[in-house]
Amino acid sequence: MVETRKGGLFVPEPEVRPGGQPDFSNVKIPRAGTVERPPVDVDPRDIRDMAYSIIRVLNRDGEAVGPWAGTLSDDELLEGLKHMMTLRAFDARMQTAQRQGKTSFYMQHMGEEAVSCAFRRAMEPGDMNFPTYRQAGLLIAGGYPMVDMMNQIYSNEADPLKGRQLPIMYSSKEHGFFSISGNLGTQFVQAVGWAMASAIKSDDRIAAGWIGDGSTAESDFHAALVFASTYRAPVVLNIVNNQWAISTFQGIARGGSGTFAARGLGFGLPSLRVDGNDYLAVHAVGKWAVERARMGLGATLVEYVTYRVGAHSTSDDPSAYRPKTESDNWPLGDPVIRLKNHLITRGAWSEERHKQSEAEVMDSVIVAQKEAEKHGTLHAGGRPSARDMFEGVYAEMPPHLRRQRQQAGV
Ligand SMILES: Cc1ncc(C[n+]2csc(CCOP(=O)(O)OP(=O)(O)O)c2C)c(N)n1
Ligand SMILES: [Mg+2]
Repeated sequence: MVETRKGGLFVPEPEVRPGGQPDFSNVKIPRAGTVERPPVDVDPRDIRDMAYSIIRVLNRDGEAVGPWAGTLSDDELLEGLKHMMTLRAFDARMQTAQRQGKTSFYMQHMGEEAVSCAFRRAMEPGDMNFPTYRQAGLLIAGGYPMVDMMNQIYSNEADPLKGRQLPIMYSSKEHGFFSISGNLGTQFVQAVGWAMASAIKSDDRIAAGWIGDGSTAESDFHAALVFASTYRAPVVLNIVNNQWAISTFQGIARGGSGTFAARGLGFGLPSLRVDGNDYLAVHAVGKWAVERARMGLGATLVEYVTYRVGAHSTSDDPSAYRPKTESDNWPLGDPVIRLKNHLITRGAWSEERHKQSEAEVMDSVIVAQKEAEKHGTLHAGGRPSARDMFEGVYAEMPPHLRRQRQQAGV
C-alpha cells in the first residue's frame, strides 16, 4: 500500500490519482471455483482463511464452476438478470430526472447491481433488511412497485412516505425493507437488535444488516459485531466494499486488517469474501449465511468485493479524486454482462434477446415514470399535504403537536 508520512504518522493513499494509470494489481483474485464450500454448521475457527480469499462461481468463459455453483435454475437466473437490468434502467432515468430538476437528489448502483438483487433472492418473506441507500435492488428484486419508488423520489402527492424522507430513502415493512437512515452504521446495530428480538421470541425470521466499506470505521460496526457474536444473533452482516467512500479510498477504513471480512475474525464470526459482481456467487453465499442464521447457528460476516462505477451521488464528481478510466480496469467486470454471458453459455439467452429485453425493460421504467409524474415532481404538480408531517409518529397526537398543526392551519 502507498503511504505518506505526517511526522511519525502513516497515512494510507490510493495507488493512483486522476491523471495516473489505473492499477488494481493489489487486488488478489483467485480463480473461480477454487474456494471450498464448508457445511453451514462449520466451526468458524476452521475457515479463517476464507476471510482472505474471494468466493467466485462464474469463470472467464462464463461458466459456473466449483462447489458454490448450482443454486439457481435458468428461470431464476433470467429473472435475476431482469432485476439487475431494471435497476440499471431505473438509475439512468432517475439520474436524468435529477438533472432535470424533478428531484433534488439521487444515488446510483452502477456496477453493484448483483449484490442487492441476488441477496434478496436468498431471503424469505418475513425476513428484514436494514439497508443503506445503495441497496434499492432489494426492493426491485422483492417485487416492490417501481412507481412507488419514483413517487418517493419525487416527494409527490403519492409518495408513500409523504415527503418526510430524503429522496431514495425508501421504507417498506411489507417488503422486508426497514426505513433507510442517512446515519450510516446504524443499520448494523439495528439489524443485530432486530435479530436478537426475533431469537428471544423463538421466531425463525432473520435480519440482514448492510454497511459500506467506509462506514465500517464507525463505532456502530464494531458494537454490532460484539452483540452479534456474543449472542449468536440470527443475522447476516453484509459489508459492501465498492472501493470508495465518496472520495475516500477503502484503504483508510480497512487499515491494517488486510480485508474487511477479516474484521470478523477477532469476534469469532465466520467471515467470507465474495465476488460482488458475480450474481451466482452472491446468491450462493447469501443462501449459506441465511441458512446458518435460520438454523440458530449465529451471525455471518460477508464482504462483497465490488466497484462503484458511478459517482457517489448526484452531488459528487469522481474525476476529482480517481482516474476517469478506473472502472474500465476493475478486474471483476460488469455484473450484468457476466450474467448475460453465462446465460448465453447455458443456451438460455442470446445477444438478440438481450437487446430486445433491454428495450422492454427501459419501456417499463418509462411507463412507471410517466405514471409517477402524474402525481407530481419536486417543483410541479401534487405534493404531500403539510398535515402529513404531524401524522405517523404518535398513536395519539400530543397537545403541543395539535397546537402546532392548528397554527400551521392544515
Ligand atoms: C454517520 C455518518 N457519517 C457520515 C455520513 C456522510 N456520508 C454519507 S455517504 C458517506 C460515504 C459512505 O461510504 P461507504 O460506507 O463506503 O458506502 P458507499 O457510499 O460506498 O456505498 C458518508 C461519509 C453519514 N451519512 N453518516
Ligand atoms: Mg463504499
